[in-house]
Amino acid sequence: QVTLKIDSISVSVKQGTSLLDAARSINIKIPTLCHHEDLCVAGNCRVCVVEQTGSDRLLPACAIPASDGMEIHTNSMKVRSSRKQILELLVSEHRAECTTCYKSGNCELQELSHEYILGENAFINLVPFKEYTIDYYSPSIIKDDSKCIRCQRCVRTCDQLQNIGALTVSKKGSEMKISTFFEKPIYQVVCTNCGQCVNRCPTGALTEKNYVEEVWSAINDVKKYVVVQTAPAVRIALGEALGVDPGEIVTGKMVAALRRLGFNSVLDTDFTADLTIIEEGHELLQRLKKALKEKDKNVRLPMTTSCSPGWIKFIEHIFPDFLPNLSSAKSPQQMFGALAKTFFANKIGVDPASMVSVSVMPCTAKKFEANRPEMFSSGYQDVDYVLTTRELALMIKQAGIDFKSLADDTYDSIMGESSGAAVIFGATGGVMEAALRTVYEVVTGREVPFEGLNITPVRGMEGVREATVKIEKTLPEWDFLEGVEVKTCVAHGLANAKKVMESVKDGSANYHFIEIMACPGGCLGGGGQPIPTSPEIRKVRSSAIYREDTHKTIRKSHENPEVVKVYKEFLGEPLGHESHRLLHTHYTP
Ligand code: HC1
Repeated sequence: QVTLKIDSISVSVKQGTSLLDAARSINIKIPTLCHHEDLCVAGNCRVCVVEQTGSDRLLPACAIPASDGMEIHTNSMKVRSSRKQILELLVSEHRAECTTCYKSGNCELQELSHEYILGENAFINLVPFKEYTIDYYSPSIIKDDSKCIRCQRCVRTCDQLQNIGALTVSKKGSEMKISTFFEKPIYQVVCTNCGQCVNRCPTGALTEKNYVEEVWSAINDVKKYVVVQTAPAVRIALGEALGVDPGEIVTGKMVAALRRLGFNSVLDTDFTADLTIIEEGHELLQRLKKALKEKDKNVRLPMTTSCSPGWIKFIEHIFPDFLPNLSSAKSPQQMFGALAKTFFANKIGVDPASMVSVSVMPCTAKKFEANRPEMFSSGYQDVDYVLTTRELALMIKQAGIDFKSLADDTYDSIMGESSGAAVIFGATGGVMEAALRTVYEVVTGREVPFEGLNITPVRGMEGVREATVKIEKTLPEWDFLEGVEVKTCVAHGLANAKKVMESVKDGSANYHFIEIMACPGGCLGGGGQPIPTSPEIRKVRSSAIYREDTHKTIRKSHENPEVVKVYKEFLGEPLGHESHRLLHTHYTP
């Protein structure tokens, strides 16, 4: 422990704690534009400078550890004037068109400029505005260099957190910029569209490509029938962008708001999450049967989940030889899209040509996924527009809806019912847990041997987790699995995915089934979620997800009555002909 004084308040913190975190521990906010809790210290924006008694130099609070006896001043005249000058310099190079900027209202630079009353830009006439590029080509992300303050949060995110390196620093000094390989558009480099950079960008330099106007047009077109689906992780985070505390589950209010916005059918991605478990679970059993009973050497194990589109892009780029290991099951978003314009359109008597299918996702990569050539199996684009959680919050604000006072509403039927197993898809380990709840029961006729169905070994925030489930007393059809210890692995964040795939590649891992989610914490920490998303907020969202699971009457995917009905009326059987036509695909590098 070290003890120091910050703004005359005595504080004791662990050795190695930065001045920034020491101040935070006593609720003193020191501003910063380059620091982020998920990333290593950069110390390059210099906005967090503080003064130390007895020293002439100002110290960057994010990069200096607290030490015994220090007397720190976070708001002295010297500090204020230095911060203000740095902000003025940053703004002088920033295309500060705040009234038209998409990030307005959620921009850290804008907020600080306001707090420090920048007024007239002191440097505007001294620095001629540089030429800049805006990259609009990706269906997921817009990169606008004119708004970049070169804090490098995005570069550190892409490099450390995701281990991708699609964004990098090029040139030096005043020419320095955030660039890509040979300055190609981001859709042409190794970017996975995960949007983690977007979630951490303090300005409007990296934003999601928004489809808000397109969706309003569809809603207002009387010739269109607009269906909307909502991802598992949206309901536990949307409230944050609308004045509700993190961790509050707002499913009912969200459904009410979507109805008020004018969507014709308000349905749930969780329904197809349950369907995914049925298809993916049976595929896993089919692969295990081929490998263990029929001794088929060509069967690819471990099987990996396939619902995170950032992960799919990652494996296409980095481990293309392992594409056959991906489950052929499409993601719940895309299963929903394919069913909406076939089964559902037929059920409600709507011409699929006039149906517009919208999804609300915590994810920017889902925008890319919806545009993939593999995703037209209904005969149309299965999902037309993908909105992030943030875009939906914006639409709710535009419509003048007082979100907090909305009465809870419920999803339409059919394709609106879901189990607790589907809800936990939104947290890392959730798909694995949902699959094990179903697969174990299919094979043994009994529930998984974990108290209250909670398979805790696959839960948590460790980057890579392993769990073994021993199968005992199988039903006769599955006797080849008697006594088998099913080895599973869960990883979240692409840096962890890389570690796992390297161990699969070098043969040191012998898993049967792996769950990988591209974003830290799983979808609840997706690039399209409310900003800020921090380790603390991810934890709170995660407990909300598991709370929602325990409150559900149905907690196993195979017990979802609507899923049972869809098989009976339309799909036939898991992995059957219709399932293969609509719900499965193969990716090629
Ligand atoms: Fe996800 Fe999924 S869980 S990928 O994280 O499988 O985005 O929430 O919608 O499709 O269901 C995201 C979340 C989401 C799909 C499901």
